[in-house]
Amino acid sequence: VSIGAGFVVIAGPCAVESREQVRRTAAAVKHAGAHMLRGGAYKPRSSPYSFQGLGREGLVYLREAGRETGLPTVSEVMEPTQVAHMADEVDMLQVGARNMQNFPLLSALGEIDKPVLLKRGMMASIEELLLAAEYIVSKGNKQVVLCERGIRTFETATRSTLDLSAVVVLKERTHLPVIVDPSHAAGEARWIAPLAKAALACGADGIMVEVHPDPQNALCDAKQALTPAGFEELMEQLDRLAGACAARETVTSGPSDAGHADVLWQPVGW
Ligand SMILES: [Mn+2]
Repeated sequence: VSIGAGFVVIAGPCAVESREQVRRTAAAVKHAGAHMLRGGAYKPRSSPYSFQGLGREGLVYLREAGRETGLPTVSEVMEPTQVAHMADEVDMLQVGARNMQNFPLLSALGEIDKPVLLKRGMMASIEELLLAAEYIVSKGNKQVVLCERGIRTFETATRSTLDLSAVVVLKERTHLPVIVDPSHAAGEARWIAPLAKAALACGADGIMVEVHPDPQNALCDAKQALTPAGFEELMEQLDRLAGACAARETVTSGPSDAGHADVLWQPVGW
């Protein structure tokens, strides 16, 4: 899977809960056309009393499900001591929003030969996100993917405010691929599809979404998990939109014929 060439869809449960749960999810998202499998084994939860993830056991289940379906995997790394064994278990290591400025972690990730998915901190500016990426890149690991996942604003209707303008700005300021996580931004399953489509339309290189075979009983982020059927519907919608975007690009940037006229806007006197 090459991120930055085409629209990549990463899907899977918020947390790996059992071997069966991640296997079922992997099969479902693969069937619907996902390109990569996500699943958390180390979970940075706001409350110490919430499910903290299965740890190494979860990484094993994730790897098995990935190998079984042929989907490369991504999982969150929380601290420098986990980097070495996670680099053996998963295909891409994720830095979560809460760890975007964990500089020892970023430096450690700069020394491995595995792609890193760097999520924007919920209180981080675009400049700070780019500097965090620089910690990884400057140590020698050039494989960094940036992820906009919503920022904290005065608005409380959504879990976070998805900053799609960050995609546009980042695409201009860096060569690094930029993906969008509408699940954590929206916090509600029914709002994910429109935001995912907006991400595709504004030029993002992909999305990462949470899918659970039984969202109501998910141990983590239950409200925002898509069902396998909901994910399949999203993939169909994205396909149709990708066709429309491509058609529009052909119209606006196609080669001009001899004799065509440029339509110029002319100011009209008031
Ligand atoms: Mn989650």
